[in-house]
Amino acid sequence: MPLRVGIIGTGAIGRDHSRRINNVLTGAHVSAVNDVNVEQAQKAVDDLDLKAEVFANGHELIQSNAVDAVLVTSWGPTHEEFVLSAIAAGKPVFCEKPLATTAEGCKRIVDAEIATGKRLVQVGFMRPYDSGYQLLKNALTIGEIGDPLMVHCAHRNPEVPESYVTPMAIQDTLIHELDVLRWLLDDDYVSAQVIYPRRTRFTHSKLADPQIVLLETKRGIRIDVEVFVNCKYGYDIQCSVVGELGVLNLPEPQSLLVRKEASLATNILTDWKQRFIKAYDVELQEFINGCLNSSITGPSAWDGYAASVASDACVEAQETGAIIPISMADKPSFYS
Ligand code: NAD
Ligand code: NAI
Ligand code: ISE
Repeated sequence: MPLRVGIIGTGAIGRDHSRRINNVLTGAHVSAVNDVNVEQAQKAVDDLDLKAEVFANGHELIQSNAVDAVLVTSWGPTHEEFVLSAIAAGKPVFCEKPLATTAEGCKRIVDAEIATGKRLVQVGFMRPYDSGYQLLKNALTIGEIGDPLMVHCAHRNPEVPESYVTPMAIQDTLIHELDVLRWLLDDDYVSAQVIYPRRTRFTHSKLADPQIVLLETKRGIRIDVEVFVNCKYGYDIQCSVVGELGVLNLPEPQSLLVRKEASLATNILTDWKQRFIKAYDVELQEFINGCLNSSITGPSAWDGYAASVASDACVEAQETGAIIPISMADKPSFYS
């Protein structure tokens, strides 16, 4: 019998994940939806032709007998309460990033999951499922460029809404690098600093844009990430690892190279949904398979917690201008 999935939050990614569960992936269908904006939830059902019940409240959806597993795709500040509610109900839950908006919130989820004795949570960090990042990881693992020494990254969005303010550059955007670079380097962070270049004229008074985040890892690897969310020209993700013997660059998304009218041109994507479309498919199929086999894998609540510890330090670094130390407890054996 297919897995019956309940989705809390029918915004941009809630709708996109509903589409992929019903039309792209196998083994599951969307049986229930909820959104704080009930009309929007009903519209998602109509637009996507979902055979799903609309619930007035996320907790009622979690309790429903028509729901085997939960997807939390509502705004970040609501994630913790819904993930804790799903754990209390003993149901597997896929939660979009961030797992919770603070490290304390993530730790409450870690503690609740460990108390059940089995993994129930997968966090929506999709970059480790991207084939380009996997090429980087494989090359590092076989020692292609010796030991990594430095990493240069950029996370650029064409634009963001007015509601997007300075800390969101960390909590909403950099959080992807905080997760994927831990995974890529098999290392943890020890300090963070944030530097503010000259502001673009396309930002507003509550958003410092661009920003440069400097991180150091336990092994002494130095990382710089440019976060630039009003870059205008496209959605552009860059990652370059400098090692003892050479440099590895994240491959560009495949695109036609056109020679025409004295120019050589290739397109740059503008939408995050397209840039990581295959990675989203693979991560969610893994979650569905994990639910069906009673064995959840993928980015764990501990990974969500580790990214949030670093994220909290980066926000403090934004506010103080200081180099902020980062420290975490040792990983519980439950997550090994
Ligand atoms: P969105 O604003 O388009 O959609 C969020 C939806 O959640 C809205 O419809 C809102 O009404 C609903 N919502 C808010 N509070 C709710 C509550 N308490 N109960 C039920 N519904 C509630 O946002 P989005 O772009 O879809 O992002 C949603 C989440 O997904 C965020 O956490 C975001 O960080 C994450 N996200 C991740 C990626 C990725 O690349 N992994 C991409 C986009 C979004
Ligand atoms: P969105 O704003 O389009 O959708 C959020 C939805 O949540 C809205 O429809 C809102 O009404 C709903 N919502 C808010 N509070 C709710 C509540 N209490 N109960 C039910 N619904 C509630 O946002 P978007 O872009 O879809 O992002 C949602 C989440 O997905 C965020 O956490 C975001 O960080 C994450 N995200 C992840 C991405 C990724 O690449 N993994 C990409 C984009 C978003
Ligand atoms: C969005 O929420 C995402 O998660 C995207 O992957 C990211 O690139 C973007 O900056 C966020 O706003």
